[in-house]
Amino acid sequence: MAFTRRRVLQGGAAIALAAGFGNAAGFSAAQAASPILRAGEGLARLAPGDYPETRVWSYGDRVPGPVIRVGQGERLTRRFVNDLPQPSTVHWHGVRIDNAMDGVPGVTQEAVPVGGTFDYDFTLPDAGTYWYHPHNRTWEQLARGLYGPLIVEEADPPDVDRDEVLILDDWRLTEDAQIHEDSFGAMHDWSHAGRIGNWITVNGKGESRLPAKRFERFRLRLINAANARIFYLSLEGMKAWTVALDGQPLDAPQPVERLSLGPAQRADLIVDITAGEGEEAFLTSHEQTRDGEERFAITGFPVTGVARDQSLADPQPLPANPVPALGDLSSARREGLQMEGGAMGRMQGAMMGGGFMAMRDLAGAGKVWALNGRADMPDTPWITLTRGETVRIAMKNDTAWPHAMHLHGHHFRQMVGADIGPLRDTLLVGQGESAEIAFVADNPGDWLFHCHMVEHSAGGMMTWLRVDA
Ligand SMILES: [Cu+2]
Repeated sequence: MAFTRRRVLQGGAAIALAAGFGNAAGFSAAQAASPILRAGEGLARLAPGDYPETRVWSYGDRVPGPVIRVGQGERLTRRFVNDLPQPSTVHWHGVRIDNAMDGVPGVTQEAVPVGGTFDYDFTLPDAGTYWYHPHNRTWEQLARGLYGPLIVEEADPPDVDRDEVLILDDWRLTEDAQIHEDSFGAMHDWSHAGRIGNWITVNGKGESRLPAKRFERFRLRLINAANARIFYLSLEGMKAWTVALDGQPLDAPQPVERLSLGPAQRADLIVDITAGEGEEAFLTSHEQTRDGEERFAITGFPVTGVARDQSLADPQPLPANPVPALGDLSSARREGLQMEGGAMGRMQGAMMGGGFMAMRDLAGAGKVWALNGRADMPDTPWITLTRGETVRIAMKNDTAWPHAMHLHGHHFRQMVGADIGPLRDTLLVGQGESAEIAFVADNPGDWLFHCHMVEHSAGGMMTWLRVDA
């Protein structure tokens, strides 16, 4: 296997493969134990050493922010300290959380002002791979580096040699490796695929390497923290199974060679290194280009030594989380969600504030998408659900773009005909496609439902529902 990494910064300056790039796995447990989660301005070495460090916004002075590890059923407390030049909040993505702790400004809390603090305090009902990020001006704050992994550990975790978080990001950098600020808010991004970058990092490094042994077993926790990029991934030199999606265990491990990971989605993999000594296994990204497909390694696993004589037995499923089972689907309440707008779409206009606005006027107001004909966050909930009821939502993506639809506070299942899919909190819905989801509305409060291509949600793809107490 010959892999080359050809990442090109804007302006055509090629970045050479650096020989001694940093250790991607340098997370500190001591830092994770700190009760303070501080967001502030700082520097990160995203690009090789012949480039300057990148001015970022980060949690705990690092990109990604500290790995927070908590046992299932335990409480997490963090005092968020906002040393950013903007108000911010922390959203704990995928956690079936107490509504008041969900971190949505204007819905569950006021944005924390510059210099202010907010005490987050909640229980983690489900084991799995989650992450945290701002929910204010997410299209800017996430792109500047504000994100980190939240790992909720099973009481009885699977038997693996190594448990590693790989948090993927997609940065838009200038020729001197600084965040491209002029394009924040660019309507072209908002109306097309979102802010797609030119520099990919795993755990904040342009080159990520995890030394491995032959037949070693890893749990890889993949998290997509990009604003808008869908990663198309493959695994080479290893045998792999998906054991959880968006934190929630699959009923049975699924063998996997390729997977897609939309913005905010996670996948827990169990992988056995099958590459031989002296070889290298890879997590590889596949990117569509004008000339076809380009593939490049985003994490290498150089193999030295042997962990055991042969692969371990196939993995067992992870223990299920206490997510309520769906009620009777034939009598379940049915709702619809129409997704419209964007470039090359048919949307003529949408409701905004008290009246209808034509597309041109909407664009002038920064809104180019609509959910059920509304381009702004409605004052009243899109739907109000009775606590404990099962609801089915039929989504129709009447746009020319894929969307990563995220429901707060709950996990849902996709329904495909008679098949009921795995639990998820974020679902990719392809251009022109329909998708139906079902969930039990068991978590009282006001919950967002929005696209996680964060330029799309800022541009109109955000609504909310209420679950009565
Ligand atoms: Cu979208």
